[in-house]
Amino acid sequence: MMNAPSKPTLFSGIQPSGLLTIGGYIGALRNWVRLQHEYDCLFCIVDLHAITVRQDPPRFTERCLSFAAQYIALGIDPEAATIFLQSHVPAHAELTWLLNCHAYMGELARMTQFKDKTRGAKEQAIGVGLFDYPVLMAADILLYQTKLVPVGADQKQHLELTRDLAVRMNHAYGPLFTVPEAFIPEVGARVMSLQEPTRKMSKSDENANNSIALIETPDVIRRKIRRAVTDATLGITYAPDTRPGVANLLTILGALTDRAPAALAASYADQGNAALKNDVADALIAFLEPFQARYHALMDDREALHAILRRGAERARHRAAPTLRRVYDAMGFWRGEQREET
Ligand code: ATP
Ligand code: LTN
Repeated sequence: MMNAPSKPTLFSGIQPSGLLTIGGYIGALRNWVRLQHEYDCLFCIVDLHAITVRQDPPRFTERCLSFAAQYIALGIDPEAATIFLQSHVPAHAELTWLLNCHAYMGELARMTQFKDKTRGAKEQAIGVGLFDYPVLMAADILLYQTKLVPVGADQKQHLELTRDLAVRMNHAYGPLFTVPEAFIPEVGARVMSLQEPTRKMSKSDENANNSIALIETPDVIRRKIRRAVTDATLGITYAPDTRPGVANLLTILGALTDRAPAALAASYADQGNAALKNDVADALIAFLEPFQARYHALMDDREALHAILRRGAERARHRAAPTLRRVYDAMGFWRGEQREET
């Protein structure tokens, strides 16, 4: 079954930097859980991406394990899906090099995430890894003949670059890669910062009041939501352009209770921000408390967690090998001794 999956392949990943937030859950992880049985899924902790900014080594190690435990505690079934660390599959780095030699400076320099993350920095101080980040992401996806990539709206441009690279390589060398599609949710594709609701909620934001971490305590959740920036207009309406703070709270509540934000707004017709905030905090706590109990239990059983990641890495290495070999062959790399084996 592993060699010839009957379901189309789904791949997604999150870099282990900062704390996983409710934004990442609503924009991406929630859909991983929803789609995991319809697709043949690989869920990666993209640790090689995380070192595009400096990491503290011991905390980085711990965070990689913590992210794996959070994937599982959110409902990813390690029996059905392959959960693994990117660095355990060297083919990701190898394919990145092969793709690098077909990617252009111009297309990478246009990436808005690169521009955002380097705004104001001197060129001498901008890491090459940050620039090359989208090529590593393309390698992640293309290695597995991925059909679907569930991500938040901020990753759309990286997906387009991945598709361009796949088409370019297929054109140059014959069919090598499946051309993947992004899966971006209709509601919650861009959960906004609580204090600056015109910016995306981000897990490595320096201001902790901007986001709700999945491992946040109930008291902190209440405090952060109570302090979330809204506006002075009376009543509740869903108007992302003019009332981004209120719209964001409606989006979060809508995602957690499976209701459309505009319909939710109507149900608050006679009420104000305080009532809405109270319900958002209640919904977050109701969702996160049982999640956190599962998470802590998983973190307390390290052997089991390690075994899941070892097995995931083995499966992923096995799955990645044929595509990498095919690319080397198509480009004319001499295989040496191995040629006679196949
Ligand atoms: P960082 O701040 O470390 O760059 P991030 O918070 O932007 O990270 P990522 O690791 O880049 O998070 O994203 C993980 C996944 O979650 C991606 O698919 C991304 O699109 C999605 N995601 C992240 N933040 C949000 C958000 N605020 N709203 C919706 N989706 C999000
Ligand atoms: N760049 C993504 C993380 C990421 C990813 C991937 C997502 C790395 N490789 C492959 C989907 C598929 C981000 O969220 N910042």
